[in-house]
Amino acid sequence: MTKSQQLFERAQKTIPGGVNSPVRAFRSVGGTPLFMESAKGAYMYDADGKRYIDYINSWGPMILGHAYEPVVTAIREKALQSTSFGAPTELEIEMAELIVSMAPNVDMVRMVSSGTEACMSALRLARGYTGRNKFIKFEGCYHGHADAFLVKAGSGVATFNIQTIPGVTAGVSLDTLTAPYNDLEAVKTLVAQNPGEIAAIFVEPVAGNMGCIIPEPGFLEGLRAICDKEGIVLVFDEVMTGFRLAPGGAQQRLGLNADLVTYGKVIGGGMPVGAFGGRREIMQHIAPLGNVYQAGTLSGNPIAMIAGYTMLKTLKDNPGIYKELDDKTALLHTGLEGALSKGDVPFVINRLGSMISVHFSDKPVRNFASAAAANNAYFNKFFHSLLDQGVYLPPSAFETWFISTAISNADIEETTGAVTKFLQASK
Ligand code: KE4
Repeated sequence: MTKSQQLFERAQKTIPGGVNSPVRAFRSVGGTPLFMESAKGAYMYDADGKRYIDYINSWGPMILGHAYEPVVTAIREKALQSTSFGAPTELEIEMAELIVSMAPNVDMVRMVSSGTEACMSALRLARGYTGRNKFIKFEGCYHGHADAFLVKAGSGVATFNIQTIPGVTAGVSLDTLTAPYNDLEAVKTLVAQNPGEIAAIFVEPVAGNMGCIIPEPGFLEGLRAICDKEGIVLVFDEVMTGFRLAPGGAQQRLGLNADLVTYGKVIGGGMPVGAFGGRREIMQHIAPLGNVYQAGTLSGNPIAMIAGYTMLKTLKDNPGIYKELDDKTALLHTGLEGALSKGDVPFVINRLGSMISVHFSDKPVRNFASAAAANNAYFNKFFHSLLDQGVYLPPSAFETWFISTAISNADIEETTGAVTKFLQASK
């Protein structure tokens, strides 16, 4: 019995499913989840001492690799001055000023402790600002686990094919309207059917929770035009894309402004941080300035702030990091394409910047339905073969892979070599 197997057995006695977040449980790919003991750079080391090239990177935050020295040092030093005050600090102003300097169209920002909290708060703000109740989200997009968003959601909800979530009331779901990603006509129909009732359109500008799904030309631009015409708040959920696709995230990379933006993951450098921000005229409705209540004991926590600030400052001061990320992901793309094309199972690779995913499908994967229709049982075999060879992919076909600057060309070659071995063994 491996140490991970022993730990998983023990964990299930006191933690539901043995994990603190469902996607970690390997439920969809099968097998025992690996318990990790340490990580450095591009590698994670499990409880049995085995090394893995990491393509999850904590689901995005480890963009500069694990245990990035400046972040670790900053946390260590800050912790000596207490780990939390519950009072305002200068560091929070510096963090807010840094985010505002990097993110287009963001005048003000409120820190929270997770992407879920950021999205939940942004939705309440959009409703409070417009006085409207309904909002549109896209099938397969995941905006955290607040009730309103758990309708046709992506990530773990898609992975486990959960259609209706017990505890999410019909009343809550009534105000959540859904459309297929990349389907502007479906959005126009929803808007026409609900005139003057829609507060917001929430979208992952590059979707990452059904694998990586790229917005087709005109899709996001169309949403922008609809929101301008109808007085609807356009919310870019940049929990994944923020500070990853560019210093200014998807807004900068795609050249399109949202009205509100939510952040998580990279913004905290591995510590629990989320944020939402946007134009002053909207953000000033947030308490205590306005009446849209939102709060958090550990919001702006000094340890989380110093980790996030150190991470974001590094990214802002070294924009070459983004070309490095893109180039490494392009190299991986080419390697995967070359290896997989020698097999006889059709596949597509979706990639934008350092977000990439492989789908075993003979059709383009452009929305949730096409991601779900792919040969995901084959993906599970692919996943386990690479895991056995020391390559750790996200344990679900409904997740994007994340690249860090720490990965080397040799690691990428090792990865594509593992794919070739998988295909040879599958013959
Ligand atoms: P958190 O509450 O997990 O910090 O963020 C929720 C969230 C919001 N928006 C987007 C676009 C997201 O991708 C996420 C969280 N992403 C998943 C991975 N697909 C987190 C992993 C997990 O659930 O354990």
